[in-house]
Amino acid sequence: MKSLILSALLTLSAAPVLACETFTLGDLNIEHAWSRATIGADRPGVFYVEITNNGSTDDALIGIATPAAGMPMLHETVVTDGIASMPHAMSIPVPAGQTVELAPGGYHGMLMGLTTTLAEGDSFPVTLSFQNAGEVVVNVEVLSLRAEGPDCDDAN
Ligand SMILES: [Cu+2]
Repeated sequence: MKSLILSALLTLSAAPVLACETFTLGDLNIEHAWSRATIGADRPGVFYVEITNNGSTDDALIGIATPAAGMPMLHETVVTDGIASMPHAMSIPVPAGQTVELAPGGYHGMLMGLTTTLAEGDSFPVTLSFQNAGEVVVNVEVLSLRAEGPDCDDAN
């Protein structure tokens, strides 16, 4: 387990930054970590990612941390009677054998208190904390203001 985390960190520092990079933490595969450019730093930024649990034990994403924001939070977009709200999500379930997406319109990371403007092409680290698997640092690529996700070749 320790060597897996170490190799993920080495990959992080050596490889070019791409939202299509895959990070591994135990049975979890984490990919498509991306954010959107912001106009200034007054409004919160977003964090999206895809997590696949290849194991036989349920896990859950219980928190995120990043130097890019003073108060990063997990949110869920919920539409009730046509009105959207974003309650705080205490944890996001990552059931065994399933893929969970933090994506526009659903679960997402909300980066409150940005420490800097996020510009397209920038990248920043986010530490994901899981109930069982522990922690992993992923590199987040900042895409354009209108991006709906990275354009990855998922044929592999
Ligand atoms: Cu939100």
